[in-house]
Amino acid sequence: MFTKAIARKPGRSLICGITSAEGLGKPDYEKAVSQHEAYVRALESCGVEVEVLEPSEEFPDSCFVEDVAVLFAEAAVITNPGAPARNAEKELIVETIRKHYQTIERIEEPGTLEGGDIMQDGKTFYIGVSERTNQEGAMQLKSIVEKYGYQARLVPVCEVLHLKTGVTLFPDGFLLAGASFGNDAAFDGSVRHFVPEEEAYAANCLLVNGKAIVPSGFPKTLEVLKNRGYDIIETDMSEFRKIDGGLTCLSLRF
Ligand code: CIR
Repeated sequence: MFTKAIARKPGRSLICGITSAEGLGKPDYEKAVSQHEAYVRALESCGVEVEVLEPSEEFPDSCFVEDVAVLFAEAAVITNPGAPARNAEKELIVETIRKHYQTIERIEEPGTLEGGDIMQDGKTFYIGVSERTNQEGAMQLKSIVEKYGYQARLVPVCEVLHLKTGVTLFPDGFLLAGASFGNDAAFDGSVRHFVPEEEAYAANCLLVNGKAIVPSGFPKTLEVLKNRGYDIIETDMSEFRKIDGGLTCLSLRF
């Protein structure tokens, strides 16, 4: 059960965020701000108190707070983002994390790790090894979570930015996945559903206190999730999608 979340309002510099989706155009700042407000309301409707931090113009991608920390019951981990332009964002979040956590661990050089590559399912952490999270960073996080009684499984990530860009594991064992996670043994035991290519963005859902926040505009995936009986909240993510941002990356939940 999550009771709190941290988000950061996008700054005007958002239009300069890192992207692999240039074809979608630049984000519209005003629209992004209202989408962000709607996102915060969606989290609040799941029973979570959201602290919204001030924008940082210096870091265009800093609204994606999920990438700079990994939070779990016993400790917080400040990450070491693998994107050079984002690396110093980790220092921006420390003061806020200190308000909530006494035990703070860190991913240290030469390890790199971004929170978008980390998916927790009960006592298991899935750790994506991607262009942003290297093997060393993944092994450091594995050692940290093992100290607190969790297990960790490493998952190779290719074709997508982060692990959670391409997969969502529901608590009932249902795995919503993009095609590149087809046969990964890390997820053996789950019931897999592959999103169609044109709906690949919908593989990233945000699960909060029994509800599933999903991006609007992906009718096939929505139908599948509705048929499974999930309690769904749709929200428009069009402006964040233009800079590779998904639902999970806009907040830290704890
Ligand atoms: C980046 O490339 O780092 C940002 N433009 C998007 C980050 C998305 N974060 C996430 O999926 N956890």
